[in-house]
Amino acid sequence: MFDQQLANYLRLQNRLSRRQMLQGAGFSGLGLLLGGCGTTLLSEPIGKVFDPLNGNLNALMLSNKPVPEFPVSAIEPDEKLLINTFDATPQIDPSKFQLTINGAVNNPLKLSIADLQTLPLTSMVIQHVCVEGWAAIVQWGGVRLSDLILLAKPKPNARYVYFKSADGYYESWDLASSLHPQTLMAYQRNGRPLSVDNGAPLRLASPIKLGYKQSKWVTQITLVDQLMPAKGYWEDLGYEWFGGI
Ligand SMILES: Nc1nc2c(c(=O)[nH]1)N[C@H]1C(S)=C(S)[C@@H](COP(=O)(O)O)O[C@H]1N2
Ligand SMILES: [Mo]
Repeated sequence: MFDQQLANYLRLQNRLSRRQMLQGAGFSGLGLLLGGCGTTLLSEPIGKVFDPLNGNLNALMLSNKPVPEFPVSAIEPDEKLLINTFDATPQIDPSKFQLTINGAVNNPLKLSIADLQTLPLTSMVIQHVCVEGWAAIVQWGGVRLSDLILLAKPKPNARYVYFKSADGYYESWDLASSLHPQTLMAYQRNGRPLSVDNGAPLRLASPIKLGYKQSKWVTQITLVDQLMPAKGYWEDLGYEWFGGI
């Protein structure tokens, strides 16, 4: 279940890593925080969140370079982000919605929208690129996927992340891209709550992947040690799996 103490800790951790980023120390993982910091305030929640983290996960996070963002003035009108859905828009009751995080984790989670909104909100202005030949500069607001993954305490064998959507869409990502600081589970677009057609209540948004990797209406995030034969809705029809920009 969701743990308020962990939410508070993540808020603190995000503040610290932002400060370190400003100081030019790059995106901070556990190492910087643990080094020389043994206060009772921090040590307990750090232990709770990060015990299962091995060097591999920490290295993946440190290898992630933030992508330059656009200024707010560059945000394009809502209509520039075309609705692109392979089938129908699913019906989701936001009051009953729960995001499940499971698989190769020590702390499986079920989070309501209210739970998600207690976690730190990150905003970014990036370009969404669809392989069908359109793009749009969009502001997204949401929770870092890395925060959710760390809350779930990944097991050392976790390598990939599957995303299940309410319309039957499915996707898989490598763990490093999932831990990128600008990979968000977004619930806001262009300063307002996400519209249902654009993936409300919760969708992936990231400047490092093509549009088809960015699942809308995500209901389940599953960590796995290897890819399954089904890799993604469009990938299984021939699109490239990594889908990097
Ligand atoms: N669940 C789900 N997510 C999806 C899709 C989809 O059909 N179903 N289409 C993808 C594609 S191809 C693109 S370009 C983007 C489009 O997002 P938008 O409809 O919010 O513009 O969503 C992606 N995520
Ligand atoms: Mo797309």
